[in-house]
Amino acid sequence: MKNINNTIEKYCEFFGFSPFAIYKDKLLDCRGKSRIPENTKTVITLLFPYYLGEEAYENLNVSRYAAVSDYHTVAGKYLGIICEELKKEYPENEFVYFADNSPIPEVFAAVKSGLGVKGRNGLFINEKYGSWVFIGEIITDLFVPCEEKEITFCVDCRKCLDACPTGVLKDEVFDKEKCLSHISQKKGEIPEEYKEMMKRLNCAWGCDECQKACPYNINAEKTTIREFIESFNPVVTGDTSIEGRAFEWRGDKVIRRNIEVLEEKL
Ligand code: B12
Ligand code: SF4
Ligand code: SF4
Repeated sequence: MKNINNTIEKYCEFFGFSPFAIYKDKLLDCRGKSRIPENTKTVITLLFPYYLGEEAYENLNVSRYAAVSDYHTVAGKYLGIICEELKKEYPENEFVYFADNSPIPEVFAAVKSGLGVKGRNGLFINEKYGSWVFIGEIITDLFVPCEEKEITFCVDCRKCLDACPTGVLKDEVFDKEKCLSHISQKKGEIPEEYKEMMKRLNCAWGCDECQKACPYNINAEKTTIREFIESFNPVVTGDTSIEGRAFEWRGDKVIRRNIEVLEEKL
């Protein structure tokens, strides 16, 4: 499979293969499900790092992933190019890509492809870039010889549990309704206790607390993906355009509401 590796590594530093069969009973319910090619055999999982170094985040008022260009667009661009090249090399086969809006549970896929470990915070962690990576995948009916890797877990230091502002990671089952990242993305009124957390953390979109606490992220390397470096904009104000940002899909109202929350006095 020299060709396929050579093609992908031109655009992506970390990628791995896993058999599609292991996801069959784990597929997430989303519209993407219908785009899975018939007779799919292989899932190619790819990582897109976005960390820019601690100094970059001094005045940040959104979570780190939302301070760069929307990863659906950036990862989507690279995944599209890779699919086109693979199609030229394997014209008989189908290649379909997903970035986040994917029926594949991506954390699970990245671990099963041998790209790193699963953290207690539920996130995927890579040895070079920590958890500051987006995950995307290409699904194909091309058979690539590969084995599913054993699931490996983080060192379980539990620092993320203590850092989590809502305590949701201490619960037996992860309830996304209690995760600040989810709450900041929801429409409607934000309960007062969560508003206080957003103000204290100065974060108008998402939440990074369980990642900032993680020892695997201390020496994470910075991304070299040009689009992320060039688009970096750490402070969102009422005048910032939502176009091309991670919060665009939610429309203007939600991010503006959140900025107003931050502007209220503590
Ligand atoms: C819905 C969603 C959310 C929801 C709910 C998250 C949740 N944990 O349930 C909300 C809005 C809260 C959210 C928040 C965030 N998200 Co999110 N989210 C997703 C999305 C779209 C689906 C996740 C999902 O529902 N998975 C289904 C559940 C059941 O999967 P799971 O918990 O991983 O468990 C599966 C496997 O891991 C496996 N498994 C788990 N444990 C074990 C144990 C054993 C022994 C075995 C065998 C198997 C196994 O089985 C499970 C079933 O398949 C994914 C993209 C995707 N398609 O995967 C992004 C994704 C997980 N999110 C991402 C990000 C960046 C975030 C945030 C960090 C954003 C932010 N800064 O605010 C936060 C982090 C919150 C957190 N600590 O999880 C990234 C994670 C990248 C990474 N390094 O891991 C993803 C992969 C998107 C992407 N393409 O990059 N997210
Ligand atoms: S994103 Fe924030 S609220 Fe959600 S689990 Fe992590 S630390 Fe807790
Ligand atoms: S902070 Fe500790 S327990 Fe949490 S994900 Fe990182 S290594 Fe695992």
